[in-house]
Amino acid sequence: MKTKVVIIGAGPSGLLLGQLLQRQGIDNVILERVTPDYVLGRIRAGVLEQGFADLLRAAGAGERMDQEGEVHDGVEIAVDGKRTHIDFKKLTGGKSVIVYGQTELTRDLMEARENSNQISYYEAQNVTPHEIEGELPFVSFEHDGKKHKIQCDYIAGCDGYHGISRKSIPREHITEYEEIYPGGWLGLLSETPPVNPELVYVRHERGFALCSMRSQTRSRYYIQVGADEMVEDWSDERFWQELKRRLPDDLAEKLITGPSIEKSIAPMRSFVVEPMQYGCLFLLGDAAHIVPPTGAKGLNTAASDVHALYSILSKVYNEGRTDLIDTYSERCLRRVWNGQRFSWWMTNLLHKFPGTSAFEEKIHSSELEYYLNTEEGRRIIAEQYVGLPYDEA
Ligand code: RFL
Ligand code: PHB
Repeated sequence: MKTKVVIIGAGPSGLLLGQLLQRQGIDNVILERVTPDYVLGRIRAGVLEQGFADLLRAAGAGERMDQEGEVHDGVEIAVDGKRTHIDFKKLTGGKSVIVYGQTELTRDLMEARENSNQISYYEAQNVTPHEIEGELPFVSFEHDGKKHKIQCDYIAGCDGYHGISRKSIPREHITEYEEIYPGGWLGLLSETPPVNPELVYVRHERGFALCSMRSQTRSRYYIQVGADEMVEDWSDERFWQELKRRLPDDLAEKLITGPSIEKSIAPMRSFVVEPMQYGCLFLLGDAAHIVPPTGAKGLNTAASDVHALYSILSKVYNEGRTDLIDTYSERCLRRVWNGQRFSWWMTNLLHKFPGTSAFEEKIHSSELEYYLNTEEGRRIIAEQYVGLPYDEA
């Protein structure tokens, strides 16, 4: 078999890239290790920047997001019980974000893919890129007990942090930057109305908490837990009690609890690989970088990688601009590091980590006070949260 681009991984990055390329007449094949239901079972991101929403529309998969997604004009940050409103609209000249679950947008992209004439293999085993430095790259894999080989021009590694793509690049050609935080986020999804119309990020003596949502009837809450905590040790009852203790009093009183639909612990890590390209292999999304979820930047940074590769490949195939190929990594990394910095900053200021000295705690409080109590400070948070514009190729 032969195609132009083999995409490894059918998470949001792979599916979005596949649809955008297909709409430019650039054929591609997607190879995914697990089943569609398994992909849809991962409850992850909820906040989309404008740039992401625009890409989803350009991919022909934005209709349901526009109908059911909720436009949010601000968020709240609560520090030791005091709530501050960050007004995106006012502070950024009219920008906002859309609250629409990763599960839903993945479902929309899967449906768009099914309605296109492009091939996808789910449950593809032993996916392996070959000859990535050579003239005739190809990808081998097994499916339904048969061995397959696809020749291609380019390979897009959209297979997340644990995927094969990054591991296929010889170690001496890449540098990895990593920071692991001593704790994780325990998330709970429930069929209950959200406690507040906007998201609330909470800094508290007992640790961080976040009140988020998927709709007016479905809430997503998170609490910071220790690095060695097990989800089995957290009954719904224990989760709700701990959340209430961390929320400002008025919110704790209003909180409506209910049985969990899903509960899981996500680790917190900052990670970047440089460069994000080797030969004909490009790394996108979580395959190239991870952020702790505090700034809601993971999926959004993945989308800006997709935008960069899609615009470069469109020009390669439509205008013969092969000179642009080697600009991919540099274009992505500027935005990637900006997202890293913001996520790291939000994480350190809003969490309570073991080993932080009393002096550092005081500095964090003072820094938060400055950012939350001045319009300049709130504007910086707002601009970063709604996202910077994409660079054009
Ligand atoms: P994914 O979603 O990990 O998809 C990778 C896909 O590749 C497949 N795969 C393979 N396929 C073939 N062969 C192999 N060898 C393979 N190895 C792996 C996997 O099965 C999978 O289907 O990566 P992608 O597409 O780059 O998407 C990245 C996002 O999922 C991630 O950045 C976000 O979820 C991060 N994130 C958030 N981002 C935001 O922008 N806003 C948010 O509000 C937000 N909240 C979050 C988050 C992540 C969280 N967790 C669980 C880490 C909240 C949480 C709790
Ligand atoms: C979510 O709704 O899952 C969510 C929202 C904001 C974040 C992280 C996760 O920063």
